[in-house]
Amino acid sequence: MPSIRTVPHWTAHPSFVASRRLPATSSRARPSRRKNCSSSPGVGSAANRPKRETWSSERKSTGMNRNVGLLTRRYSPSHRTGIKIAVLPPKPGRILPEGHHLREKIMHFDHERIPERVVHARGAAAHGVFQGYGTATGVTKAAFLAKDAETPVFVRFSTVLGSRGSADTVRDTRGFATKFYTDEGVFDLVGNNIPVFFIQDAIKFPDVIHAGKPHPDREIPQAQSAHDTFWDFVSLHTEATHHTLWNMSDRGIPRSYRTMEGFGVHTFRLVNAEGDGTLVKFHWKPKLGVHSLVWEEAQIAAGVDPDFHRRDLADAIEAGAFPQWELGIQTFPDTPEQTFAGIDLLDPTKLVPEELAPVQPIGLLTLNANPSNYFAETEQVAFHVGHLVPGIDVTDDPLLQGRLFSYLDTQLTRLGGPNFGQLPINRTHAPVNDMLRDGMHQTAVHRGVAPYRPNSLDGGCPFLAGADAGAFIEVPAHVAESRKVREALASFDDHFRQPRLFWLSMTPPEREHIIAAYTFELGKCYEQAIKERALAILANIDPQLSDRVAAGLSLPAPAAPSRLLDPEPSLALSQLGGTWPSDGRVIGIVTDSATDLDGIRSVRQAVLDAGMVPLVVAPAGGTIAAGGESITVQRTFATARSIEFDALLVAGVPGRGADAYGARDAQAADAAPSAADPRLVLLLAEAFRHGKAIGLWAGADTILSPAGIPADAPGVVHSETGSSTLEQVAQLLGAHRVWERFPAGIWPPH
Ligand code: HDE
Repeated sequence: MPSIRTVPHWTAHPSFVASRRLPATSSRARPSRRKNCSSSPGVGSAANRPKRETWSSERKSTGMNRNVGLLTRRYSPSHRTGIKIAVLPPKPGRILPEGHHLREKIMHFDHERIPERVVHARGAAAHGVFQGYGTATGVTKAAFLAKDAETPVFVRFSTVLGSRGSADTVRDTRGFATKFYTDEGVFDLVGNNIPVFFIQDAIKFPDVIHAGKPHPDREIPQAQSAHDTFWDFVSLHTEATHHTLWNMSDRGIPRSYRTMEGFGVHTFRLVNAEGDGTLVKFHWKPKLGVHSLVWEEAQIAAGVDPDFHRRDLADAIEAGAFPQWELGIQTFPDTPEQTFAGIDLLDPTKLVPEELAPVQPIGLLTLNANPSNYFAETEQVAFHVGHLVPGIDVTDDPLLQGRLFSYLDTQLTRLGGPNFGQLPINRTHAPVNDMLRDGMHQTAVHRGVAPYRPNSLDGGCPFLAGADAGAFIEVPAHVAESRKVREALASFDDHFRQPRLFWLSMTPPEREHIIAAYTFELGKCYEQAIKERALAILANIDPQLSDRVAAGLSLPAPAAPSRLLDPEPSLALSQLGGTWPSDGRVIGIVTDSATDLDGIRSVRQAVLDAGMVPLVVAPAGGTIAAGGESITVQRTFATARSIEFDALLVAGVPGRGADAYGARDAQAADAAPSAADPRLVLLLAEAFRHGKAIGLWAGADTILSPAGIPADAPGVVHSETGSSTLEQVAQLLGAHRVWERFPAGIWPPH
C-alpha cells in the first residue's frame, strides 16, 4: 500500500515563490545588467538601454535558468498542511501528480504563439524621438509638429509577403510604420517604401495578397513575387503596373532599413488652427540617402544572413550610429476636385513628382534605442491609419477608407480582443477618458458607474470634448449632389503614364537592373500566357524594356502600343547621381598577423572617427597581437561575405606563404600553402562585382589578380598607408557604389 502524506499548499512553498518572479525583460542579456533586471522598463524608455561598445560584440547568454516546475522540490514537514494524496514509491524522474508547476509552465508554453500579421509579418523595429521643425504650423495645428516639440516614437519596418521567419532581403515592398506618442494621443503614419500601391480599390486587397502569397496547394514559394499567381494578378490589373515596376527596380531590395525612403502613399488632409485644410503627401527622407542591394547580394544575404536588415538596424543603433529621417510634406490646395497638375490626388497608384511639388521638411526622426523584447514590442505593436491627432485627417481615397476598417479589425484575431490598445507598446501617453469597457484582456480598473454619455451620476464623465479641449474634430466637407455607384472615376484609368515616367527617370544601370528583375521573375513563371500578357504591359512602359525581357525569355517581342506617352522625367526618383554622407557605413578591414598591424589599428580608429563602422576580418577568430596590444577579429574568412561591407580595405601581401593570409587556417594552408586563400578571393571578387570600393596598401595588390580584378579598375585604390587608402575609399562611398563597373553603365546618364 502506498503511504499517505500531505503536500503543501502551493503558495506556501518558498522555492515556488522564488520561481514565480517575472523574467527580466532585457533582450540584451548582458551579465552586468542582470542585477538591474526589471519587469517593466516603461514604454519607449531609452534610459535603460546601454550602448554596445563594438558593432559585433558577442551576445552572451544570461545563464538565467527558468526551469520552473522541475522535480527538484523537497517537501519538509512544515509544508505538510495541504491536501492529502497518495505518493508512489520514489522513482527517479517520475512526474509527480501534483506537478502544477510543470502544468503551469507547459500550459503557458503551449500558448506562446499568436497569429502572425496577415501581411507585413516579418519586421524589425526601434524606439526613437521625433523633433518638430515648426515649419508645418501654417498648415496644421498638430502640436507635435511645433518647433522643437519632442515626441517619443516607435517605428516598425517590414516586408509584405513573407512569413515571420522569412528572409529580409527578398524582392518586395517594405513597410515603414511610425507610431508617434504625442501629447494629444497616438498618431500612426503607416507607410511603405514605395509611394504608390498596386490597387485603387480596397476590395481588391485580399486578391492581390492571395496572388502574392505562396500557392495554396504546396505553400511555395515563400516571400517571393516570382511566381505565376502574382504575375497573373498584376498582368490582369493594369493599375498594378506602377507599383510592380517600383518592385522590379532597386527599390524592391533596399540596402538597409536605414537607407529607405518612406511614403504615406495616400493624400491626407492637414487642418490648421483656423480650420483651413491643405492636402498633403508624407515623405520620409533618410539622411544616409536611398540605397539598395544588387540582386546577387540580396540572394546571397537571404541564405547567409536571412536577418540582414534586422541585424543591420539593431547593430547600427547599438553602435550609436542612430539612423535619421526627415519628415517632409508635399502640399496641394484643398480644392473640391482634389487634383494637382492633372493628377488625381485620391488615386493611390499615382505620385506627384517632386519637381512639381517640392518636399518641404517638417521634422526629424532619430531612432536611438532597440526594443527590449521582440514579442512585447515589435510583435504586439498595432498600427492603425485611424489613429489621428487634431490637425491631421484622412481623405476619401477609396483605399485609405478600406484601411480604416482593416487595421482595427485585424487586431481582434491577432491580439485576441478589443483591448490591444492597452498593451504597453500601444498605449497612448496622453490621458484617456473613454467609455470603452470590459472585453478580453481588460487591464484597466475602471471606476464610476456611468460609462455612457451624457450622464448625471459620474460628474458627466466621460464628456464629449470640443475643439477647446483639444478634441479631434472632423473637418466639415461639402458633398456635391451626385449618384452613388460602384465604379472608378475616369481619372483613375490612366495606368501607364506614371510607370513610363518612372522608367524615363532611371539611369542606365538602374534600367539594367529593372530589365534583369523582370527577366528573372517572369522566367520563374510556368504559364506562357501570363508571360506574354506581362510583356504586352511592359511594351506600354518602354519598348527597350519589353524587347530585352522578351529576348531573355526567348519569346517574341510584343507589339508596340499605338501611342507611347512622353511624360517629363523626375530625376528625384533615381537613386544615383548624388553624394551622401558615409556615416554608419560598414568597412571591412582585411588583415593577417603578418601585415601592418599598427596601420590597421590606426585605420580602424580613423573609420570610427569618421562615424563609420570598422569590422576587422582575418583568417581565423580571436585576436591579432600587435606591438604589445591586440586587435579583436570580428569576422573570419569563414564568416565574412562581401554583402555585409560597403567597402573593403586590404592590408598586406596575401598568399605570401605560411605566415600570411590563410596560414592560420590549417586546411587552407595545407591545400595551397602559397596561394591566396580562396575565401578571400571570393570576398574580393564579390565586392568588386557588386560595385564596392576596394582600397589596398602594404603590398596587398597581389590579391587582385587571383580575384580577377584589374589593378586599374574604377573604384580600386592603392596607397602607401592605410589612412590615405581610407581617405580615397571614403570619397568613393559618397556615391554608394562604383557605378562605372556595372554592365552598360554609361555614366553619367543625364
Ligand atoms: Fe496595410 N495592412 N493594408 N497597407 N500595412 C496591415 O494591419 C491593409 C496598405 C502597411 O508594422 C495589416 O496590423 C488593407 C497600404 C504597413 O504592424 C492589415 C489595405 C500601405 C503594415 C492591413 C492595405 C500599407 C500594414 C496587417 C488596402 C502603405 C504593417 C497587420 C485597403 C501606405 C504595420 C496589421 C506593422 C499592415 C490591411 C494597404 C502599409 C491587414 C486592407 C496602401 C506598413 O490590417
